[in-house]
This record gives sequence, structure tokens and C-alpha cells, in this order.
Amino acid sequence: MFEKILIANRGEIALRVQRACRELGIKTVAVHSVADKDAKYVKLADESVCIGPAASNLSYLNIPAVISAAEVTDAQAIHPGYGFLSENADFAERVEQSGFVFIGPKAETIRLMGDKVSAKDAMKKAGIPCVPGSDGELPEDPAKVMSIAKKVGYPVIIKAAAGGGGRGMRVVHTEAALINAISMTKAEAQTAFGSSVVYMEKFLENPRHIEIQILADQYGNAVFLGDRDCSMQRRHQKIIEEAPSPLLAPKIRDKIGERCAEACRKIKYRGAGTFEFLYENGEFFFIEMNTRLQVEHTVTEMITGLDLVQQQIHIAAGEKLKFRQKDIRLTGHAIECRINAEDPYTFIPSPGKIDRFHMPGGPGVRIDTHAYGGYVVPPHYDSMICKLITHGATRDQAIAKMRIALSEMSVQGIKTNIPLHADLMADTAFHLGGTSIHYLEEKLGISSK
Ligand code: MV4
Repeated sequence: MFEKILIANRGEIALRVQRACRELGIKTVAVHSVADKDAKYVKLADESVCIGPAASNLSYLNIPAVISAAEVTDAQAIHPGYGFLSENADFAERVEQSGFVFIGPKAETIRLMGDKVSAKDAMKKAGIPCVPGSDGELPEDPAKVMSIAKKVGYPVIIKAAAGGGGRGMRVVHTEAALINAISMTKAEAQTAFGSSVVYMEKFLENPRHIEIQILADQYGNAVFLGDRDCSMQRRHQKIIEEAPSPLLAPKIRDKIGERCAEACRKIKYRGAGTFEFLYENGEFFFIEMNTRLQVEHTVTEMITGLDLVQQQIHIAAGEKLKFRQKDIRLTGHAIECRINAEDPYTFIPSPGKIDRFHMPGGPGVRIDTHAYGGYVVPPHYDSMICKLITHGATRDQAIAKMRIALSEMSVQGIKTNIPLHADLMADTAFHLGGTSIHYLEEKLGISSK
């Protein structure tokens, strides 16, 4: 096992990874920007290194600075958290070339999944159901493109191969609009990602976003850890996640989960990973694979009793999974509310000093946060300051706990989206389960359809 791990991230996830290391008896190195120098998780780490100014591209995204920090502190492995460098294949490669272990999949796997065309192709070959569409990159010839779209059937969606997470996409409803839409998407993709490769899919109008969590070791063992429903989102920012999805019967979950685990064995996947699906009319359609730990890994932890960060570390250290699929039991229901420093209805960020920070508690209530009374939320980064997670025997109980927890919670000095969460926990459609990815935007009156 490693003796020392460098955590290449900030905020709640830096603290989350630090706790996992501490439980495993591993020393931690925090890296931080100038803006985060007084953060509590930096003080709690065994060592810390300042890697640059507040701007992320000069600090948390600065590959040479992160690797130098690992060198001067003699860390053996680097955990990238989520966001920042976590899905940067060049970073993973340079970490390994410098003699450190990257806690995540091989660089080549990150690269394969980073290109959405090659990811979809690999998954199709590995037996995962995908959205019908162009077989890979769209050809140049307008006649060929129009014939593909006709076969797929309108509406179609044009997506950038280098995009993902909602960036670089355009919906097309008619043949008349097709060629121009493709040129625009290609031009934008070239500017944003340095690649103009695009592909086409049938546009699903009212899907849910359901994802499957998997864990795989370096010896061909892979398990799935149930699913998460992340449909409650706004502008591709998830707001609430839950596990399991209220829509799925256990048999259906097991079927798609086993397919994902089998795909991991086939492509020799290593570490934690997530298969993202759109789910419509009882069918799953693969869209992307995330090769990192996700923000919402917590709800999976609550229903499986596993510590996913510790599992990532065990796998990176070359250990075999200590359990098989039959050992994985999903218990109860978990919900996560992402608490953001922002206006609850305009979503305008609200950084600044937290004067009062009172957190809820009790059985089945989990708080993952790096914030505290007196903490100053810096304006330079993501606005998420806390994850509030509840776990109950049933979905109704998890919701009831969440309502109480939200009512106890008090964050003053800055605006937060706690009132929006309280509204949603009282929302009839949410209670019934089965709201689509468009529900929140429609409720807020800013439909993106
Ligand atoms: C789609 C889609 C409908 N049809 N693909 C957005 C994020 C990226 N991961 C894929 N996305 C979508 N792909 C087809 N063929 C609708 C979306 C989509 C979406 C997906 C998941 C969660 C929220 C979303 C919000 C808007 C659009």
C-alpha cells in the first residue's frame, strides 16, 4: 500500500479523499492555490504545497506544478478527484512517466473515453446499447449526411466528438436546417476543443439520466454498484442525485449493470467508472463514460456501504477486488442535494464570507463539506460548498429526512440554493419519481427545449 498520496484537487473532494487516505493509514499532501492557502483541509493534510495563483489554469490545472509537488514531497500516487485534471489523459500519462501512480484508469482508457466517437464505438463492440445514429464521424458529403439523418429520423442531435457534458451539441428538427447546423457545430467544436469531428444521434425528447457505477481491478474482475438517477439538473449542472433510480425494477438494473461490468472486463477497464445512459420508454442508450470519481459517488456509498475512494486506492495499489457481484447488496435509498453558493432562483454565484454555518445531523444524514463558519468562499471556482446526503429504508423516508435536514441547515452571509432544494423536496412530481432531464428547467420556466 502507498505511504503517501498527493491530492490534486480542492474543496470538499480534497477533504473527502484525505479522509479515505487517513483511514487507510496513508499520509496526504494537499496542493493549493494562493486563494485556498488558509483552507481547513490544507491545514489538515500532513503536508501542503502552494502550486500557483488563484486562477485554476495556473494552479489546479498546472501539470508541471502538480508533478513537482509530488516530487518534492515524495508522494507515491496522485488522486485527481473530479473536474480539473481528473480526465486529462496527458496528465495521467505524465504522472506515470514521472514514476507516480495515477489513481484512475490507464491514460489510453481516458483518451478512448474522452473522444465520444471512439468511446461509443468501443462500447457498442462491448455489447452496450447505444443511441442510434451515424456510425462514427459524420462524412463531409452533404448528400451522405442527409441520407444518414433520414435513416435515423428527425429530430437528430449533432455532437462534437471532443465535447461531452453538454458542450458542443445542436438539435436539428428538419432536413432544411441540417447542413447549416452541422457547419456551425463543427466550427464551434474547432474553436472550443481544437477538433471539428462531429457525429449524429437520434434526439431523445424526454429521457431520464441514469448512470451505472462500476469498479474494476487490474486482474479482470469487475462489479457494478447499482445505478444513480441524475435527471434533476439545470444547464447540465446536476442539482439532486439519488440511488437507486425510482423507475428501475431490480431485474432491469441487474441486466444493464451486468452488461457494464462485462464491458469493463472486455476493455480491461481499471478503477472506478460510470456509464452514462439516457433512459426512455424502458430502454437504455449509452451516451458517455466518465473515467473519474463523480460528485454523486456518495449516494452509491450510502446504499452499498462501500467507500469508493478507498476502493480506488486499493485498485491503484494493485490489489484485487475483495468482493464479487453476489456480495454487493443495495440497501435503502439515498438522495444528495448539492448546496451551492448561489442565488436559488437566478443561479448567480454568491461567493464571500460565511458568517453562520449550522449543519444538520442524526441517523442517515451525511455532510461532505470543506466549509465552516468564517470560511470565505472564493470567487474563482465551482460554487458547490456542501453535499447533503440522506439515507433511508425507502425513498419516502430519504425524502422526509432530507426535508428535516434542510430545515435545520443554516448558512448565512452568502446566498445558497437551500430554498430551491426545500421546494423540490415538497414537489409532487419529484415525490412521484420519474421526472425527465427537462423537469427542473420547465418548473423554473426556462425550458431549454
Ligand atoms: C442527448 C440528449 C438527447 N438525445 N443525446 C447532454 C449532456 C451530454 N452528456 C449528453 N446530453 C444529451 N444527449 C441524445 N441522443 C439529451 C442530452 C441532454 C442531457 C443529458 C443528460 C442530462 C441532462 C441533459 C440536459 C439536456 C440535454
